Formats: sequence, structure tokens, C-alpha cells
Amino acid sequence: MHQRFSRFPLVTSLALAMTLATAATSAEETEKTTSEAGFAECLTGIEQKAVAAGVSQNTATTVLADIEHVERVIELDQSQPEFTTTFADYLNRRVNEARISQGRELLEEHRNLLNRVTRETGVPAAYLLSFWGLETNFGSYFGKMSVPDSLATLACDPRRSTYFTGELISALKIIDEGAITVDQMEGSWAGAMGHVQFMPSVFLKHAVDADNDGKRDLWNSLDDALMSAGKFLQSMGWDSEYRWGREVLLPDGFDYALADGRKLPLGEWRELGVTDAFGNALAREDISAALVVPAGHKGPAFLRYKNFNVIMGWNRSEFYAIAVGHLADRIAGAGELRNPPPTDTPNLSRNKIQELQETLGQKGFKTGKADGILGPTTRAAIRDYQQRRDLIADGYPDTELFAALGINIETAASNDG
Ligand SMILES: [Ca+2]
Repeated sequence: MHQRFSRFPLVTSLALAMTLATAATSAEETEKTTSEAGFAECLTGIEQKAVAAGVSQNTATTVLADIEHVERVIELDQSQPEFTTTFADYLNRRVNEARISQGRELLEEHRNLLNRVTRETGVPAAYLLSFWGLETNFGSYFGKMSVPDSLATLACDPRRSTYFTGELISALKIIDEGAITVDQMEGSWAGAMGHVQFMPSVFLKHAVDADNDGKRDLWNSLDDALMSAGKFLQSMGWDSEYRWGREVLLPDGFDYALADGRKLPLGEWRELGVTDAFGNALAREDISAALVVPAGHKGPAFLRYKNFNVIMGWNRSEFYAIAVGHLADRIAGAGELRNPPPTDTPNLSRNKIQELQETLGQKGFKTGKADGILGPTTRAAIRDYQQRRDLIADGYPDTELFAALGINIETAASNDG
């Protein structure tokens, strides 16, 4: 899969590629050589920007001279899953008994380090373990891609060139400071690195040398990695007074339209009859919270507090933030969700969601572009339609919704009733 481009020094590779282009006979060779020349030219531009941004000439020249274009990275960047992931699939794959018990063991094993990180950053140990567990299964898999190769490939692709050029320059600065050698700088295909999968720009800004060996090493030093995770969360406003949120129970006849992202004071949720997962009244705290029903009204409900947004600053996904919070709770000793998400909901294909969007659009409900993605606008349109049809307005595309719209979801997975 890897398309290996030239290993020649940058200065000469462009000229050489052009010579080759002239000599090329088949159309395929010409195309390949032209893209090689484009890549070499792109790297020359990045070299100049990197040096202007403070990277040493030596690092910029030597690292970029050995860069290889990795076609697989572009494929991964452009691939869109055919099916949406259900909340049950997402959560059960990430928060399982093996991971919880390993997290509990590691809580004991690294208690001193974790206490130190909590003292310095305010982030409790269970959350640090949760991020570590979700990102790399507690350090067991960092990703095997060359970070400079991946970032250069993405930087020279037009789609998100500016962002990845910045990340590549940050990676060069990390090599420059001696944190890691270029050969050891491995990570995910998108450039996330080490125990807690920091992108290079996050590394530069927030990584710390917690074991005082003179290097910020997020691959080989757990002290550095967990302290850096704590510092990053602290910088985004982690509030040590509060939890991430919590699972809640909703009373019969609850108006699910309130789960549309609006923030209400905890006291108002309390007056609406919302309780904690054990049926106890919510605390009279002066904080605001939003209600989330990630699997619709048949699944669990959560109130999200301020730290939920901090978690989403790490990874902008509501499922991810719930997984971090729930795994942290489980590691700290809590039991299973009171309402586990139903596992028999269909995995909807993008085509089916597109059909749903088009059908709602034809009926006058604005879903935005029919792109096959369940974004906030589509959910709002679903909610409007559900209200109009006297369905439970949770904004969730369940079998009742498809039936009401006359869309056949032809799946073996649904066996309600
Ligand atoms: Ca260190």
C-alpha cells in the first residue's frame, strides 16, 4: 500500500523528478512522476516554513530528505464508514470488564504517580486512567506509522493542508528539542503520538518532563505522559470540584425534546423529576447541565456537566466523552449503567440516513444537506417530525420513526415487541 517516493535530498529530487517526467513513456509513469515532483516541491515549501518558524536548518533538511509519501494515509483520511456506529457498539467496545479490571489494577500500581498528577493538575486518577485506557489500551498500542511521513503526506494533500503543515512543523520542533528521534517518532496515521496520543501541537504546548530526565518523552515515560495529560486537561478548564456528568433517570412522560443540548440549572432538572441513576434527588448545586440521550429514549440518559466539554476539547465526540466519564466511574468502583443501551438497534447505513434526510426534507422538515450524517440539524428535524406525529421526540432515528416515514430499513437486527 505504501507508495514509496524518492529518498533523494530535497534539493535535487525535484530536478530529478522533472528529468524523469520527460523520459517517462507510459501515462501512468508520467502521472506518478508528476505527483512525486509535486510532493518534493511541497516539502521544499514546508522546509522553508519550518525554518522560518524556528526549526533548525539541520533538522528540517535531514528529516524532510527522508520523508516518504504514504498513500494509505490518504485512503484512511478519506474513508467514510458505510455504517453509523450505534452507541451500544461504541461503548461496549471501549468500556468492558477486561479494561475496567486492568484500570483498577493500574490505579494501585501507579498510585504515587497518579496522586502526584492529581495534586498538580486537579484531575482525579480515574480520569487519567480512563484517557490512557481509551487512547492506547494503557500503553499497549501507540500506532506504528511514522509520524513525519503521515503528517507530510497529509500536509501535501489539499484537503487540510494548513492544519497538517502546522502539525508537521510542530513534529520537527519536537525532534529538534531531542524528545525523540525521527525513527522512533511513531503514532497513528493522523499523527497522534505516545501513551495518550497527543498531536504534535498539543505536545509542544502541554507536554512536561515529569521524571526530570531532561526530555519530554510521551512514548517511554509514563510519568511524563500522565502528567502531560493532566496539564492538558487543566489548561482546558478541568473543574476538580465536579464530575464529568452522570447517568440519570427520567420520569414517565418526560419531554425528550429537552434533550436538545440546552443547558438548565441542576435545580430545574430536579424540578422536572430527573433523578440520579439510583432514583435519588439531584444535588442543589449551582451548576448548569445538558441532557443527552445517545441511544434515544430506550437507552440511558446522562446529564453533562462542565468537564464534559473539557473532555470534548480532547476529542470532539459526545460518545467519546461519555465513554471517558463512564470508564472513569467504573475504574473508581461504580457499577454498570442502570439503563444499558439497547444492542438490537440497527446499524444504519449512510444511504439510509440520506433517505431519511431526503424524506424529511420533502415533508418540509429542514435537515440541511442530505449527507448521510446524523448531525444536530438532522436531529432537530427528526425531533420536529416526532413532535408533529406524537412520537417520543428524542431526535433519535428508531424503528418507529422509519415506519412512520414509510422507509424500509430491512434489517434483521430489529426485533422489538
Ligand atoms: Ca522525561
